[in-house]
Amino acid sequence: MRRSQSLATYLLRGGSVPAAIDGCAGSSVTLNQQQHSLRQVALYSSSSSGNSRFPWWFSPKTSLPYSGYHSGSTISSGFAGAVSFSVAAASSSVYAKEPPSSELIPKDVILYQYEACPFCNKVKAFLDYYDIPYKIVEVNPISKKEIKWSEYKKVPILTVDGEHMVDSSAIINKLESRIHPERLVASTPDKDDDEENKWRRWVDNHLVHMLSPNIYRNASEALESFDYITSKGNFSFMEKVTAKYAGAVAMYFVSKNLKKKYNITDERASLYEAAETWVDALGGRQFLGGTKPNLADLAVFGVLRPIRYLRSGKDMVEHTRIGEWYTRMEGVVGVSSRITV
Ligand SMILES: N[C@@H](CCC(=O)N[C@@H](CS)C(=O)NCC(=O)O)C(=O)O
Repeated sequence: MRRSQSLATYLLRGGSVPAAIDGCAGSSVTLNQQQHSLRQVALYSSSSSGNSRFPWWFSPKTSLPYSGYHSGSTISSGFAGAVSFSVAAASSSVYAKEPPSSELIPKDVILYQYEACPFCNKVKAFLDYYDIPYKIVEVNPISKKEIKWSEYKKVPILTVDGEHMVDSSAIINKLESRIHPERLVASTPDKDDDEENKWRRWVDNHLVHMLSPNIYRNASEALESFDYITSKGNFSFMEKVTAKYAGAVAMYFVSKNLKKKYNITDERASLYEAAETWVDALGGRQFLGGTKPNLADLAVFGVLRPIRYLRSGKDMVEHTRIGEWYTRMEGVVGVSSRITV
């Protein structure tokens, strides 16, 4: 209760707004407990998505494209699940997941995450595409008690057969070298400068910064975003109630500061420009990786996935050429390999 009050107070006061957002962008600013609270709300802000009335991922079992989680032998059912399945099935005749050989599949994978965090969604896109089963631990963004055991206090954190991995790009690099050791051997010394890495860096350094100004652009979009954040995240009841409204108000103002910080004058135009830049990079290829997605395709897809069915994501698809590539990615990444327990 006290934590919720401090969160509300802090949010409504506006707090140290840029630092709050940098929580999701990887800032090293030192924050006090209240600032951490906003920061955690902010982090959702950088990536969350959802139609406020019927968010597509509201229920993991009936959402697109996360329906069809591995659940022992349980397959998700219901209308949305069926729709999701048929989309994936229709797509799978052309594009398919790329599961590694069974002896290379990590056995025990746990992702500590915030559902809407763009960096966490990058990791999930990788795990889903390679069909690596994983469990999720949804971290409370205020108490973070689920990651008390870890010195690293951001998400995503991945444990793989007992090994503790942090930072989305580093996690993906490590997983990639486990499941494709041959690619590591074949890689050239100037790999850091190749096309795939260049675009992976663009995702972390540019694309992610487009998200918050867009999803908190106005009161109705800020509320839409917080509706998802509070319904899907690991908040206590009081935290939910407080964060939803106070968070939406605060993040509306935060997004204005972010625009200044990243020199964004028109947030939608910048989002559209980023989407067009990406389509130009594809240069007519199905994926940046050619006929199959590479790590840059998975990174762009992962970061955009949480906003795709919010107003901003819908606008982006409507006003740019990114939609075809996005739909191909949905098809090829397919249903989530998440294990529900
Ligand atoms: N560079 C890191 C950034 C991770 C990051 O900033 N995560 C945010 C969530 S989107 C976070 O945990 N922020 C909480 C905090 O900084 O305390 C990565 O790619 O994984």
